[in-house]
Amino acid sequence: MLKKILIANRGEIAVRVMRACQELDIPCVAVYSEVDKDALFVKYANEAYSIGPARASESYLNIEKIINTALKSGADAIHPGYGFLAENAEFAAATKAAGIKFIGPSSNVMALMGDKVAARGVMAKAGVPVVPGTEKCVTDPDHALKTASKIGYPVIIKPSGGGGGIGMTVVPDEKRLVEALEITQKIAANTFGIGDVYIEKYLTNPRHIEFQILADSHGNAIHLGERECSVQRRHQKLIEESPSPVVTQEKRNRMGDLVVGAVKSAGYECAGTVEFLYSEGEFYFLEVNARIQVEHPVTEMVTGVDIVKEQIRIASGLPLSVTQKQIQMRGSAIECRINAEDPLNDFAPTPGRLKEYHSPGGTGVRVDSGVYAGFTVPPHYDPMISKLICWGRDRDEAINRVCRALYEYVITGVKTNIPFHRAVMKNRRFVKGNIDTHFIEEETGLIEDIKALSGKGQILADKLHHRSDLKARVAAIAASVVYQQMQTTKS
Ligand code: MV4
Repeated sequence: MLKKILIANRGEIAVRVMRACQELDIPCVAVYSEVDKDALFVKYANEAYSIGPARASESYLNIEKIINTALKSGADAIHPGYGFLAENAEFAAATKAAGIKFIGPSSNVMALMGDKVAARGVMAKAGVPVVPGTEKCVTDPDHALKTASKIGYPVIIKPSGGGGGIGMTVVPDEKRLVEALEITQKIAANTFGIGDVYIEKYLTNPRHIEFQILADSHGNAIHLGERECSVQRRHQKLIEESPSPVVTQEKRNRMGDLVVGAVKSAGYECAGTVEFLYSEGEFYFLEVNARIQVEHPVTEMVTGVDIVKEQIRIASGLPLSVTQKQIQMRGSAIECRINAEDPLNDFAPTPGRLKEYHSPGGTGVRVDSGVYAGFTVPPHYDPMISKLICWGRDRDEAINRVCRALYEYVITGVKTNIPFHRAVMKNRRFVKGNIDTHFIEEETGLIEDIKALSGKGQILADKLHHRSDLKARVAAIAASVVYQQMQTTKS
């Protein structure tokens, strides 16, 4: 087993990884920027090192600083979390070159998955359905026109070096194609350093469904079923769930087997996600995410597998602790990303000091966070406060439990998107599972519902027996009283 792990990340995911280390009895090392010196992940770690100013490029993205800190602390592995350097092939290579184990796929496989056209090729060769489109990058306008008319409009032009939706252009008809091609190539060159683009058929109202996979160094690979992540806004996911309301066991087995075959053929090792668009009963491969994902807990709650622990086992050279046959999805889990943002002001970030903070608990409730009462959410990074994940025997029970947990959740001092989540949990389309990637923009009524839920009578608007007085809420009072007592004793 690995002996000491440095976590090259911050916030809730740093805490999440350290919790796995704690269970495995592996000491862990935090690295933090100036503004994170009081963060929970710094307190949780066995050792912590300051690595520079708030600006990520000088701290959490500083490869040399992080690797030197790992060497100095005697860590024999680095876990990159998500975002920052998690899918940076150069970082994976530099880590290996320093004699440190990178907890993730090899830099070669990571680079292969980062090349979206190459990844499409790997999947297609393994029999995974891909979106109709080009097998190579498109440079020549005539070639682009020919290809697009063969595919049929609308089409979408995507940067090959990109991902996550940045720099993509939808083209409604041939009149717009050449101009769109030039623009997308320019954006691609500017943002990703590679001007290569490819063309796909544009699917108008798809669902976003992704498969979680695990692969070890002994040739074992399994899938942990799918997550539905259609409730998103500007490529920012807000609610994720497992299983997807539309995936049958038969479809899951078929797609899961294909995906496992594909990652094996690519020599993929560690945890990963294979993303699909799902439209009219069919899956279309999009891209591979070569990292642990924000939404991994919904999969953990329905399968019982600790994905981060498996990552650490795999990086230690151990085999997976479970076989495909042992994997069963039980019940339903829903995750709400609780963000410091104002849903009534175009979801603008609202960083600042959390005056009171009390998270929900009880049966079927999991909260992953990196905050505490009195903590200041810094303005320099993603404004996520926590992830609320609820499990139920079926989807209806999970939804009801999310409502109950949101009722208990007390966060004061900053505006949060909790009213948004409460509105979605009561939305007819969401409750029916009738969602796609345009759900938020199409459900214009959500804004009115959020307004109604944001006012003083917010709790009464929901259920009559819910107490509207903040101070009277059972969970809240314990937390705020204890916190205020602490403040009084201090001064
Ligand atoms: C698409 C698409 C429709 N057709 N590709 C955006 C994020 C990136 N991972 C892929 N994206 C899309 N690719 C084709 N051929 C629609 C999207 C898309 C989307 C995908 C997943 C989740 C949310 C989305 C929101 C808008 C567009």
